[in-house]
Amino acid sequence: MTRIREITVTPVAFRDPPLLNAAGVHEPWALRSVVEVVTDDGLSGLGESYGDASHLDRLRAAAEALTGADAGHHHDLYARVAASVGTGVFTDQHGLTGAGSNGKTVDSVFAPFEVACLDLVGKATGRRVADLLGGPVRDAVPYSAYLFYKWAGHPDAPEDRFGAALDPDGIVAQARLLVGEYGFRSLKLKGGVFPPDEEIAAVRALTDAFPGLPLRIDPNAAWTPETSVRVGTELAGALEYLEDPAPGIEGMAEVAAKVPMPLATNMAVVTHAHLPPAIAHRAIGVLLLDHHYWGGLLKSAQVAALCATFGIGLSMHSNSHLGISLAAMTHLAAATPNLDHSCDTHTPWLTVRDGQDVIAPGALAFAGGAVPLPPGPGLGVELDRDALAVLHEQYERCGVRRRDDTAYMRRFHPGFAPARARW
Ligand code: GKR
Ligand code: MG
Repeated sequence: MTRIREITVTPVAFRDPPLLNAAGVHEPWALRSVVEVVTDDGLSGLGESYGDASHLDRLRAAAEALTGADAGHHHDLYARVAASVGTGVFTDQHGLTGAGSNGKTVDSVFAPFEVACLDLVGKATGRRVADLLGGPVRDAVPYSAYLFYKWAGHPDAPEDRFGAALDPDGIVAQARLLVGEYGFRSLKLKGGVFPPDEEIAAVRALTDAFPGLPLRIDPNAAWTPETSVRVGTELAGALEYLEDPAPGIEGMAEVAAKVPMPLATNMAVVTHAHLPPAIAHRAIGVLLLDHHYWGGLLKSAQVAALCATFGIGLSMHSNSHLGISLAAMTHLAAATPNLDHSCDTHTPWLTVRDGQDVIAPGALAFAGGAVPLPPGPGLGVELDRDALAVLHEQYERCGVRRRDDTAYMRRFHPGFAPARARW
């Protein structure tokens, strides 16, 4: 197989609306990194990851360590990345994807290179990434409408096209917009923003407005186990799952034993070491896979197989992302037989302004709330170099160097405290 000649890591920034969560509020710019791996026979592959400065440093160090390696030898690639990371630990400022650890850091640094190598191996062999993951079991991947409480616009900017969503009516209006535009057939409400009774009212309003559509709420561990049990009991029959109501494996286990619906997580179980205790304590019924921190697509597929063994359902987690990630998520989801819930995606929030992606338009489009598997080869998406240059220039100018929802919220509400289990 073909050797890695060069790797480019390009930080980019794109416009993001003021989406509210338990940690604070999204800043006007979201950061990502675009990874391009080029081999000595001229093939190239794409990956995408976080754009926080310390993560970028680790990506660059890993890129150096990977130069000269065989792009098809994943175990060797992983060992090289692990050596370059050493004992380092990346902890994101917002904390919405659980605790940092060395294992999770290595997995997160490795992931975009692994995706890029699968992309280029797919291109070399004329196969889609989903084919390299065992072959697709579905032609299109269903995503859910990811609803957020939000301000009408950033405080120093005009109202955006989504407008405000600060109460049940606002959330229902937002759901109508996203379902109308994308055809989503399930709904997810980002909670942990208002006192639980207000969020229960929003769930009830969504159930009334969209009868029969699967619905979940995710307060990012903003509730105590006691509050979580009360909310879960009140919402019996209304939710397909309750996502990260309370912090930690023990807290989740306590809630799971008392509520009627399964609990899902992308906070309590975020690395391999968390799986044995979570399984032993029956803490979760659904795992939200995320290849960005579960070590790429092949390792995520292995985690999916483990979940099948232990009777844990699967969904997919998302952070603000661009089209390379959406393509990778779609290939993974298409090739995961036991993925039994619609995936999350932040994609609709990209459309605050046009021309915000780094991939050439046309490869990925939603139909009936699902993204058809791109025909490939590889990921089936191409880098739009002009767009990449524009988004990189935005990164250079925007001044944001790591995601910090809390600091941004405190600029407008100085007393804001993002305490875990706030209610
Ligand atoms: O974008 O504000 C957000 C989300 O809250 C995100 O950061 C979370 O990691 O979507 C995520 C989740 O499901 O917890
Ligand atoms: Mg979540």
